Amino acid sequence: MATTGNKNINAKLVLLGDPGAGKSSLVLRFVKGQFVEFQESTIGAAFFSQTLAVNDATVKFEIWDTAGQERYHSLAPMYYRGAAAAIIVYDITNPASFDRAKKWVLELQAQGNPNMVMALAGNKADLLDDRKVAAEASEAQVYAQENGLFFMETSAKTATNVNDIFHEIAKRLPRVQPSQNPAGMVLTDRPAERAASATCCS
Ligand SMILES: Nc1nc2c(ncn2[C@@H]2O[C@H](COP(=O)(O)OP(=O)(O)O)[C@@H](O)[C@H]2O)c(=O)[nH]1
Ligand SMILES: [Mg+2]
Repeated sequence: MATTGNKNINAKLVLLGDPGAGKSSLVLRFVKGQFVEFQESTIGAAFFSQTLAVNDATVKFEIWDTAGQERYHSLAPMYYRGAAAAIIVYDITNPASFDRAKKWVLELQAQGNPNMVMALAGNKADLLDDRKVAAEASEAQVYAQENGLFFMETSAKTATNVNDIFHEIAKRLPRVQPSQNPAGMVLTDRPAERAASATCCS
């Protein structure tokens, strides 16, 4: 069922990022509340859905978990096109994955929707001893601020900030404008407007 009212929002969300960064694990944690140490690598992409209540609305996320491998790169636009939100995931123990995350941000900025809500997730935040990408007041945070993303460190393993990142996205999604004509009828004497509405499409 599509959107049924102003307070029900359907939002396509895509996860992008290096293989191994933890995209599938974040989705598994969010959708099923589970974590597995040896998550199988994703082939192509996988689809999930999960509903979240935020203050004034119910948001149904339609989640595309992509594979991340270069050989699937040409498929990525299928998943991010039309997406209301994206989570770009890197692994805080792997600087190359942070560099790759920045490339995804550039690609989304160039080809995606300018209103897309973008989140940068520094995942595996539980692996503090192996940290290679700094967090607060750091490269990742400054980068996110400069590029209009919001930034959180997450751990699919311990569940830290996993619900929070989806919740924050849900809060930032543009709300459907309340209808000016609840009865669904427009009465007008102005011919120009009638002509316009007669030829209009949506
Ligand atoms: N310690 C730790 N390991 C994680 C975390 N998230 C994912 N992993 C592990 O990292 C590996 C890759 O995760 P996966 O979700 O398949 O990454 P994807 O390729 O981005 O989908 C798996 O072995 C996961 O168990 C995390 O937050 N902390
Ligand atoms: Mg995966």
